Amino acid sequence: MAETKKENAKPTTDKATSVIDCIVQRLADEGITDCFGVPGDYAFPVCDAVERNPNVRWVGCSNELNASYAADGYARVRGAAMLSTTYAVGELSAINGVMGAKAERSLVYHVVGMPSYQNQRVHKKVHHTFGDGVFGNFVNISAQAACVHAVIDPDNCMIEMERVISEARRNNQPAYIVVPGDYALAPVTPTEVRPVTLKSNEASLEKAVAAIAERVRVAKSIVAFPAFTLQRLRLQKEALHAIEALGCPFATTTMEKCIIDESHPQFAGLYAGALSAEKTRQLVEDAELVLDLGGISLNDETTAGFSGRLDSARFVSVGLNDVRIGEQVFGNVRLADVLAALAKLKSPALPYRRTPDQAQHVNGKPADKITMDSLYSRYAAFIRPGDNVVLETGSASLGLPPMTLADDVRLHIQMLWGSIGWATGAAFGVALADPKRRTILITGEGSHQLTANEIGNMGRYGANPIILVLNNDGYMVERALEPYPDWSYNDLAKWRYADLPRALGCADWITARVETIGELDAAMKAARASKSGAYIEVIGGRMDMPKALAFAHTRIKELYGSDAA
Ligand SMILES: Cc1ncc(C[n+]2csc(CCOP(=O)(O)OP(=O)(O)O)c2C)c(N)n1
Ligand SMILES: [Mg+2]
Repeated sequence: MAETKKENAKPTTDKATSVIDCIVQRLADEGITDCFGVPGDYAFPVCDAVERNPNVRWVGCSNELNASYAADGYARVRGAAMLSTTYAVGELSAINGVMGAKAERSLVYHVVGMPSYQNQRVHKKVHHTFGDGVFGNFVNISAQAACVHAVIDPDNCMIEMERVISEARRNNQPAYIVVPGDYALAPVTPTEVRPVTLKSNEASLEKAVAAIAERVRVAKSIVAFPAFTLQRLRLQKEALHAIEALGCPFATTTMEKCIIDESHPQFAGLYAGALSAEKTRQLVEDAELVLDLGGISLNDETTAGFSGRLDSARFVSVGLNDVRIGEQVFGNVRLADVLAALAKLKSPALPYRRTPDQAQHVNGKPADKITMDSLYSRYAAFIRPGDNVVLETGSASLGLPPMTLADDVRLHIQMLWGSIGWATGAAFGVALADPKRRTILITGEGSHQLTANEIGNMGRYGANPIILVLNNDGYMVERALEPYPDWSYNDLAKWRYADLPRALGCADWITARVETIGELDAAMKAARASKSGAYIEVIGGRMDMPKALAFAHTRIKELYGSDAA
């Protein structure tokens, strides 16, 4: 639990009498202690209820998109988050972030205050509408970003909250809860409901496990893929026990980097199609049985433009709520239960033991300009056990992952949805969710420009991240992904990045703008020692790209489906 001013308060759902107090407290009962958002008149009942609630703290963000990213980051660490926005103008601004949470299975409860039932009933022309007296236009849109939604009234409130929460937890995806202002303040109709416990169907579970056990028994070689969902559901340990029982090698894609310590003797390396180390590629692509634990995402990004050779017929896929083996599907079984059963299996094969990698070198001399080669090896050496690393889409998401990182590092990346600016917002949420660990944000400057104003709130709420911004004079990843790198649309306004923290109210932060390796090393040392936040602007070459990006440049057709990207 993070320390908030309300940390020691007790759950009070039973005592909550108004609809909105009941909603907020029910979410607090899920372990949520912070609500990210931007207020607005239709959302006042929600904001007031958060302020009143002894268990939940209001965390104001600079805009709703940032708030949605922060909530996503928080949910990845805590298991669930709360986001509050106002009708139409607020919720629509948050939609990209909530959609991203849906794509990446992060559980964000998006609570929106809407015009009163009274005004809806008589079709009043009110602000934040088209002036047409229609109030359902945006509910439908926001609902698309969630796996479940409810329009709350006093009578349905308690039942709908249990339905919404259980469905959101079943899918680990956002839920959208919208409540008209007058209903929010009305007394809730007391209803006998109990929280739903998600359980497996015993018979289905037994059959699924027997089918997996049989495949394990006959397979000459097995590789496991622990999926990113394990981190979202905090089932890493359970997956590790299953993998250790099976004794098989496991590989990760970038979406799962560090989900299990990379020093583990069964770790076979990072799988990224043709970009994988040869040994990793063989272990994965030649395995007779590929055990997908949680539903990995083999998309264009994780497979380096579909450059791998993976045969889906060899897959056994354990999803959040089902197991799939070829055409056979075993429904209504929970991932946690399957993992627990797998941990009791024994593989006939000898446990896999990898040959340890050679130590990584940190390249470059103090007076040298910073290159991508020297930068990422330095970042890898800088990242310590206990760090939360938030990695942005861009050249950085290709540069850092090939590096081996220390044990007990948690890496957060939005690889499938890939909305730039996410990492800066998410880092705020991660930092508040997990104040005992140091949060390190690694971003390009182009991405950072989308959401950099959130730094002000990091300072305001006492977060102390270390922010590493690569300034390479534009959208380098885009320059690399097209034949002509110099189109003006990949250029950026030339911000003075290192001045941002001060301008945004973080007067006590350490800041630096570094051009040489010596300057970078000194700045990173000071950042690590600092109790407050730190912000380092790293000057890189305009076309100096990590190796994986240079490779991507050769696969434009596979990535985009045509020669002209
Ligand atoms: C919201 C959003 N808009 C646009 C894009 C397209 N896009 C992907 S990466 C990128 C550029 C990233 O540049 P920067 O952050 O400077 O990183 P660099 O590659 O230069 O290190 C852009 C514009 C996107 N992914 N998401
Ligand atoms: Mg850039």
